[in-house]
Amino acid sequence: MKLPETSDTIAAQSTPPGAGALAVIRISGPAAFSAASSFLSPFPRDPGHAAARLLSVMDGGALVDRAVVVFYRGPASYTGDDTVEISCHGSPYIIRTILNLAVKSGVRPAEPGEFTLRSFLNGKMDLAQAEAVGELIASASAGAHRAAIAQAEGGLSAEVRGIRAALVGLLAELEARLDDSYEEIPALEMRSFARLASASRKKALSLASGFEAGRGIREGLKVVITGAPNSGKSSLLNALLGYDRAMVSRRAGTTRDTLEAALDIDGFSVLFTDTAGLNARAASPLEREGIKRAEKAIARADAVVLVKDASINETPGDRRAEKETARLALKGARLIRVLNKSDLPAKKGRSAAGCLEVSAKTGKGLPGLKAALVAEQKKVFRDGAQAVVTSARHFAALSAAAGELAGLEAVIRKSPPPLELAAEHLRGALEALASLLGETTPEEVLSSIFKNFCIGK
Ligand SMILES: Nc1nc2c(ncn2[C@@H]2O[C@H](COP(=O)(O)OP(=O)(O)O)[C@@H](O)[C@H]2O)c(=O)[nH]1
Ligand SMILES: [Mg+2]
Repeated sequence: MKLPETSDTIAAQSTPPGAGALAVIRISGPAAFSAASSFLSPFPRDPGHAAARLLSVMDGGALVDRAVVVFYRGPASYTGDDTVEISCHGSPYIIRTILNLAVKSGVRPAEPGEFTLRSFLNGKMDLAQAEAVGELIASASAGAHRAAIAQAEGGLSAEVRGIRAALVGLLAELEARLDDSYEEIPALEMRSFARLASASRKKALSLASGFEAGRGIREGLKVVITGAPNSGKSSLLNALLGYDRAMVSRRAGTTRDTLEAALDIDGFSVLFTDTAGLNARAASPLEREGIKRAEKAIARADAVVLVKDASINETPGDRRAEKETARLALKGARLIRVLNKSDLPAKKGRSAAGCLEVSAKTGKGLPGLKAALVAEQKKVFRDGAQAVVTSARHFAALSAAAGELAGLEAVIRKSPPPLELAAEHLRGALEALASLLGETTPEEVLSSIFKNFCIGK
């Protein structure tokens, strides 16, 4: 896959498609101002920089709209090139007309993420920052937003550059000694060299180890609601969400498919999955499929809420659900047991030990359940105070760097240490870090990153 041509001038609607009060159209590239001058009137003799003007959008002699237009002169623009941003009325017809006028004056429609790609190629931001722009747009919770904004502001990049600076220093030490003409240089101080190499490896590993946390912050805590049929799983989901997402019925087996819904709790997103009861007597293939899906969801979950009905005696179904959940949640999902319908008279002999008592009907106990989920969230995803790695690509690059540094530490323990081999490991580690920052990233990788962006960003 090739990257799009960078000498073209490009245009796109940067606001979401569809009608709205306003829409923003961006035009960027070397011919942005001259293209805009063909349909904006009266076109200013000196457009200036970052100045807004109310101009008429003209299609020949016909007025299309009056729009607020901001001109940015490269390199001080988002992309680094001359850029024109047109805020027009958000009618799909007006937007289409303005884009057509731009295309008629020699501009081409932008590809997804192409404005940010140019910003990266023009050196306005490194690759990790550019990727963070996509995550910032997608961030749906305070936690995801915090990770994305820190990365967009260069938090992760600064950490990576710090490691790199240390490694460049080490490589210089080695190279000086590999060069015959510098014979008078004293022998390498192996102890401090090894200490620095090890500190850099630990730093890279520590950043990489934040990946699970980063993934979770971005994707949210995965919570599966399971239990015997009719225990009130769907009702509990609805009560947590505060609206009726799932169908509730007195008949067992209402929920067949798994059903997902997200909720923001304390700034973190929690992704709930309501399931068919695990132990439903699977009469039909449809029910059996529902149970299979429930099992899959549990195997992937961070936490499982196991619901029991307080108003009836423990059923064989409860016991089977308990056993199945324990088996499926083996991978470390935390099990949270709740005794639902606690608004009804409790059945004698129904023990609440180890359970949170809740009522989907009255809302009793729900704050406690939410608090338990927040606690779980904090445990699974340690707080994003430090730079958080949210992308698999960054995780791979940091792990590769740490691997090279482990190799380096192994070879410098030899006596005498093979300096050429040590330098190879250092170069490998530097290469991995450079790819994270986008300095040596192949075109195919770049285009696959930017094609996931929205058009207009
Ligand atoms: N009294 C009472 N009834 C409930 C409560 N939660 C659910 N129910 C009722 O229990 C029945 C089964 O609920 P549902 O959510 O469909 O259970 P599911 O099969 O586990 O999804 C419905 O008639 C609900 O109205 C509760 O907390 N209190
Ligand atoms: Mg249900």
